[in-house]
Amino acid sequence: MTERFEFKLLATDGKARRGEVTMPRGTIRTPAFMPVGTVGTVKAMYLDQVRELGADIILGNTYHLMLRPGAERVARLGGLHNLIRWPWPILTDSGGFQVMSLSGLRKLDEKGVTFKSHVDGSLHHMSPERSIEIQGLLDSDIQMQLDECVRLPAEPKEIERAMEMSYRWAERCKVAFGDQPGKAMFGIVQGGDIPELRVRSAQALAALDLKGYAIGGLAVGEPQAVMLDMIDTTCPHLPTDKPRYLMGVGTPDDILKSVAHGIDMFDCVMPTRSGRHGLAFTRNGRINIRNARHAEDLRPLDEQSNCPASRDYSRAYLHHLVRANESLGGMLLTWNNLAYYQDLMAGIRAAIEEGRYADFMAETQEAWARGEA
Ligand code: PRF
Repeated sequence: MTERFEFKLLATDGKARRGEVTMPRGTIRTPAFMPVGTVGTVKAMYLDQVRELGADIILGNTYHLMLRPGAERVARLGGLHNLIRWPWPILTDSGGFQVMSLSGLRKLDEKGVTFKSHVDGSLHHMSPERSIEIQGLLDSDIQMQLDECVRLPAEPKEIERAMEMSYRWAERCKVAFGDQPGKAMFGIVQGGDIPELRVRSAQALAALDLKGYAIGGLAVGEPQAVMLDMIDTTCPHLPTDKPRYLMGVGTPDDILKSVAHGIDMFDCVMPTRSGRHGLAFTRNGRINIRNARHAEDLRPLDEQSNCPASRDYSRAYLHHLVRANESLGGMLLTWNNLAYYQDLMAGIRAAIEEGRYADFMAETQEAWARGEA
């Protein structure tokens, strides 16, 4: 196994990229989808299953884990991989985004962010340096800089202020992270929906020569066309030989299109959260299993899938489980959804290798449109 974090581009098709991240804990085939394991569990899944579906990396959250069970405690317990029994790569988000969406009272300034825990109301401060320290205590393989994500729509001045502060935090995180050849710290491009700010952010971060780059501040209320436009504006200013990660995205359609615009990595709660709420993603589109029309439907979600949850259980049974609020309902739908997402990524990777990404996109979208979901 390799000692160093490295990214190799294996093939391109238009702007779509097929690549590979190698690092001591494993190889990440890109384009990659990272299942979200916020508190050290991919909700309603055994990690053995997550691995078997083809996930090379999962995501954890600094914000949640620092509050419970606590970063120092995780370190004493041998690190996150040991604790949760996932020996392969883990990426951790830095905490800023989750503070904004989850904690009560919060104050954000140059020094960092002060916030009230959503668990017990206690007061915490997190600087860019402390975020990196926590991600180190967790033993995270890919760490994210602390940043400020502004929800859209927002005033240009506000977007610019947050982008510039995020850049200064990137500089501080780079110093705090130091030289760790087997791990990576990614910078995060901000700049909202303003092309000029996106370009400035990407250029400044590129000059820091980080090991990878995320595009943040998207999928926060803007139309999909604006998101894709911002990706197109940003990517030419990022180095081609580093991975590009679109944070918190998205639907299968968002992923399919974003790959066509040059994105290599994704994470989203969509397949896990919506699975627990009764929404199934399939080759033939979405199925809301709570709908009464499934009550006596003996067909599986997808008879052609390799996933038992998709292939072997009737829609009628899934409908019953979800209506009865049984935990198995959420478990089976999450399993189906993560299987669908990982199958989609495998299809995307094969299509890029074979130079038929445009056709693959068209066929995939046609099947969604034809579906009776
Ligand atoms: N920053 C961080 N995490 C994120 C985002 C961001 O902008 C987003 C936006 N889609 C999701 N997760 N640090």
